[in-house]
Amino acid sequence: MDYTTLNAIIDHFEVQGEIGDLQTYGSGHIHDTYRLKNKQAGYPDYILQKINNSIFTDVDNLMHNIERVINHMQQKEENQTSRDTEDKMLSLVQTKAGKSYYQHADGSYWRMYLFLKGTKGYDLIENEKQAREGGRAYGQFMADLSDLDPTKIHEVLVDFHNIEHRLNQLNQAMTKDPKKRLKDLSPEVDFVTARTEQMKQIKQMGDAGKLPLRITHNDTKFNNVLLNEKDEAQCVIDLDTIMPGYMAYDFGDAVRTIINTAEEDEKDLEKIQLNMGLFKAFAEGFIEKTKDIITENEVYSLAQSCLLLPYIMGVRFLTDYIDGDHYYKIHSPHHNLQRARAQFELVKKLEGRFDEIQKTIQNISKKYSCH
Ligand code: ADP
Ligand code: GN1
Ligand code: MG
Repeated sequence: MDYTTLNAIIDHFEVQGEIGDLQTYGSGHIHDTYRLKNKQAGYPDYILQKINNSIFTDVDNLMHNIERVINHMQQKEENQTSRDTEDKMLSLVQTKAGKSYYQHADGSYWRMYLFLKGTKGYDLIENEKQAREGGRAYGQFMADLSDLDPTKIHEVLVDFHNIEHRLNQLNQAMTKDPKKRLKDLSPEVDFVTARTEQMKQIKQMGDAGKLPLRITHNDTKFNNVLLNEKDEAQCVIDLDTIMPGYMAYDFGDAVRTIINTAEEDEKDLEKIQLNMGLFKAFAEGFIEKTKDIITENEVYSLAQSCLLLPYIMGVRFLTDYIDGDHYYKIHSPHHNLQRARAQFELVKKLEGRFDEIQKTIQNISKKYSCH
């Protein structure tokens, strides 16, 4: 996108001061994100995002959800004066027309947030303090959303973490095989097939009414928690996928990125190892903050979710690879396959230490006297 167009778009928002530097920012797979630096001292920097509307087709509903969640969180904070609230939540910048997003003449959709000063998101976690803080942030986020009326939230991406739906999508892609890639993918397809029944467990518990349907974040990668300079969690971001879901989804997706010593798309599978110390610290933080709402079945589901979420992501990356790479941004021709292989390797490693994962969760939930 050229600077003249970007500046014309920025001009539609209620920006204070004057924007100087403008750079692409972050490592998200879905939207185009820009950091806007203010030329004028004392005025805020901003985050500008081009919303991927081939994935989020109903931008109005999407932005409605985000506004609802931000309002809900702000009300909570106003009622809890003991909490240090400054910069703890995303703030949308309104357009000059008084809306939370802007549609450009070319059909693209844009939104703007205040840039949260002094914060950083990490693709790779660095220490146990960060892990504990991440757990506390995602746990608190879930607890805060537990009294938000679920009927007020649109299911913007239907069946997002429904494994049966994701396996159906994989089967459809395999049937079409538009790029003729399937012939080289027997190991990956066999890996998926060998685990389909086991991976349906959380969904089946939910369908049987054994897990409460909550409002969940659904994209709890570690880089969606911003930390301050002291490695304290400051804000949970990336609110696009907030929808009804199970607690396990948010736990498992975060663990996927925290326990893994390597990047999500690591090519060298030897580098994919488990850091149990980071896992334990994350689980401690998460359970500490959800101890008053978590049920016995949910405690059980947390360990299962550590296998399910990397498996789902592997299935989705593999599906996109077979489909011809339409969904995720890729940075090399076989990037989605590399991502899928890395996620499946992680599942294998997690299977090898599943008992330890389960015991750790049980011990922590006992310590916090969970149900
Ligand atoms: P995506 O859905 O593409 O991952 P995100 O909303 O997570 O998009 O934003 C991408 C990156 O931009 C984040 O990982 C984070 O580093 C940065 N970011 C997003 N919003 C803010 C904000 N309000 N303040 C500071 N950094 C932000
Ligand atoms: C996408 O936008 P980003 O990078 O935070 C994806 C998540 C996946 C993630 C894998 C809307 O998240 O579901 O877990 O990539 N978001 C959507 O890294 O599909
Ligand atoms: Mg993100």
